[in-house]
Amino acid sequence: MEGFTPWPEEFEARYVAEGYWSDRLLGDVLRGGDPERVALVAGDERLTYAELDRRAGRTAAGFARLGIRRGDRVVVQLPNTSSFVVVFLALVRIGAAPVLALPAHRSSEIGYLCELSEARAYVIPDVHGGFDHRELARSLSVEHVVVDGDAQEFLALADLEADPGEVSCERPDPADVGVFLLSGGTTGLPKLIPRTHRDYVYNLEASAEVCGFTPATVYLVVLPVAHNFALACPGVLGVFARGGTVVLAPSGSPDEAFPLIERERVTVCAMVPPIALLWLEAASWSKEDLSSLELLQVGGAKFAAERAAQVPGVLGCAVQQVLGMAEGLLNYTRLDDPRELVDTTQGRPLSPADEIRVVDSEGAEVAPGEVGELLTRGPYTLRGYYRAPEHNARSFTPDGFYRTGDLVRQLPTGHLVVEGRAKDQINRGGDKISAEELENHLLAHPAVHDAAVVGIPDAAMGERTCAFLIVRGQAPTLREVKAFLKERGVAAYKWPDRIRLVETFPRTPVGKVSKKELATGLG
Ligand code: J2J
Repeated sequence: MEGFTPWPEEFEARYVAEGYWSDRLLGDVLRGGDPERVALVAGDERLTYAELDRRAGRTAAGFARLGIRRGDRVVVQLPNTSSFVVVFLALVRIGAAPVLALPAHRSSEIGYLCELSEARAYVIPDVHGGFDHRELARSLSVEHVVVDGDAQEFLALADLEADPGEVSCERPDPADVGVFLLSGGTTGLPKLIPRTHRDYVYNLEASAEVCGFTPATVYLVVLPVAHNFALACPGVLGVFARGGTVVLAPSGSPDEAFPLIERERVTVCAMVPPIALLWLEAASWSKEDLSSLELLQVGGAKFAAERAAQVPGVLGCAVQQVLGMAEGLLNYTRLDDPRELVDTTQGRPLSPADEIRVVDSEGAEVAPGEVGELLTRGPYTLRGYYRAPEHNARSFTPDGFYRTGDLVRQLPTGHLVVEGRAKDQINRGGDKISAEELENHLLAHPAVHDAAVVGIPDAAMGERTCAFLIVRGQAPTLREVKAFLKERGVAAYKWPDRIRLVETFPRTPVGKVSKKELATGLG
């Protein structure tokens, strides 16, 4: 595929020879399940492996009849519903790559994703969270819009699935791009991460192994299912590969999640730290029976050791820390690690073939145990963002290591401890915000002369977003800034939590805005 950076041949040969890469495809992931067992619970729906397989097959045929085929891209923006799972499986079966947008994305993000990927179709709910996705779709020039629900002038997903006629289509190759994930981003525009069938299958299968998933696993999804963590680490796909059961929750709120845990006897759930904190609080007064819980996976942002240590006593289950990224590399604390390591580290690399380097700002390896930037390459870490040659030249070393922008130190056991960040990004409770992207939006405001966006510490979210503005004329209020960003179609999680008006920005000796100084000057 044009715009995709493959692994060099010698790496490909090695990953195949050593068994990391197989011929298994993302579309075959249901094959491991007992046809009669429940694969998916969503609201009132309960789908067995056989039923889910049938629905995915029919939907695949529906997409194929639209003329969507191997190598095409389809932007999928669906919330945590059975339709997401059906559409995802349908597309990967016919070799069309889903481009996974988050439900929170709006015209700014979606328009860009559709253009960059030259999407042949856009799949949406009718209305979700009070937002009419059909409105957004009308502003795009995508060939097919497929709607889960009331389709109006568009195509209804239900109709796509209705015709049982078989359609023959080309089977994808394991080396094909199977899915595009969204990068958290550090630049003005979001980046797409191409994941091949074989690297993502390895990602989800190896994760399922390390996390001890079995047919008895009942996995509750509380993060957006389109996020790498919930989808494939081991996530929904890892559960399917092991023949377990997935339960979809609309959110991580204890009001919604706890009754599902009790009803479905949920054993495992993946979440970001703010959700874990809510659960720790709510467990003391909730009436639901949470005794089925065995494992809480926490990642996406740093989970404090003191909080991790509370999980077993309060929630009655083990905790696993996960330092993951949609770009690839996954670090998990292991189920049999000593408690000390589980509480105080963010895990160690998933794969024996993951290569880790911890380097200083000159790119030289630091002494063992010292803090530096984490670089990595391996059998499931990308070699380049999609259609982004200039950005790739900066994001990768000449020998193909991905610069994560995370500051870590590595223990003799191989476990990593996250110590900070060297990238211009805000991690707002696991949601990633590119400072530059938000600054560019703010600069479009007529009264904003200059803007600098930084993360400020926050007890609940880890960080919140503060926009420092130099204005000309009448300064906008925070409410006006948010309204302006909403109007521009920027996802709400990217809106600043605070604005601060300043006369000038502090500068570093080389003349760059000193975000460190801005953040510390906040008090
Ligand atoms: C500190 N920072 C962390 C952690 C991720 C599993 C878990 C998370 C993600 C994810 C994921 C962190 N402590 N435990 O895809 O499969 C920050 C780092 C990292 C960035 C990646 C998964 N876990 N981070 O969060 O692509 O800065 O993936 O580089 O959204 O989140 O963000 P994202």
